[in-house]
Amino acid sequence: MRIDVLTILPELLEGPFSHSILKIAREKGLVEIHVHNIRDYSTDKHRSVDDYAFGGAAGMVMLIQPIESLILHLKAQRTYDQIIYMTPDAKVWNQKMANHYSMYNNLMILCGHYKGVDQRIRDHYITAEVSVGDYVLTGGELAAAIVTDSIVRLIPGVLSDESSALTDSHQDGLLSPPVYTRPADYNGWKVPGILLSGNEKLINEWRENQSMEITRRVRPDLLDED
Ligand code: 6GU
Repeated sequence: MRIDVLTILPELLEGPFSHSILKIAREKGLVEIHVHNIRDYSTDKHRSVDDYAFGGAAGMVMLIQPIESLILHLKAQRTYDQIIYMTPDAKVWNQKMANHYSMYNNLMILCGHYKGVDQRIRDHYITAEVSVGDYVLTGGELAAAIVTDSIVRLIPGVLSDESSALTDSHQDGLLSPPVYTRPADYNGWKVPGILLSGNEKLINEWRENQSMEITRRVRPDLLDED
């Protein structure tokens, strides 16, 4: 998979893409992530990337020109499965979407800033709009890092068996059961006995029950979904 991220703050993304699972996935050649600075594509002598909003609304709007130049430059080199715009006014990203997107070959992610990008970029180039939750971030970069991480860890070969995505919270629509490691008794804080029983069937039943109970208590909304 190849992911191209379009941003006015490339430095903000170098960190998240250079550690842990994303780093390993890149080193294994399972994903190529390219971060592009929108400002480099400005034809303006001041290299500006934004301007005042028509109609007098507060806040700056990202210009069409540098973003379009960069999008066209990339589209001339390959076909993109999706051109995603990160924005709080969109459908909220979830595990089901991450599973779906992990099967694509070429993704472009545009990070918004200020009051967002000129609507005409959205109308003419964007194929998917994504938010990461009902709160406002300063820019789309941290959101793009979240979406990228959630997709890349699902690419076959990225995770070892040991860290398999199949048992993650949300993968089956439920939250994960509690986990424990040694010691079995920490100054009187005991691990649930069933986990030490060696009875795989009972352990799996216990985990399923815990998952249901925790989901019902913390996120009952997940049980109502399709
Ligand atoms: Cl994708 N961008 C911004 N700026 N804020 C957000 C968001 C995205 N998702 C939730 N809040």
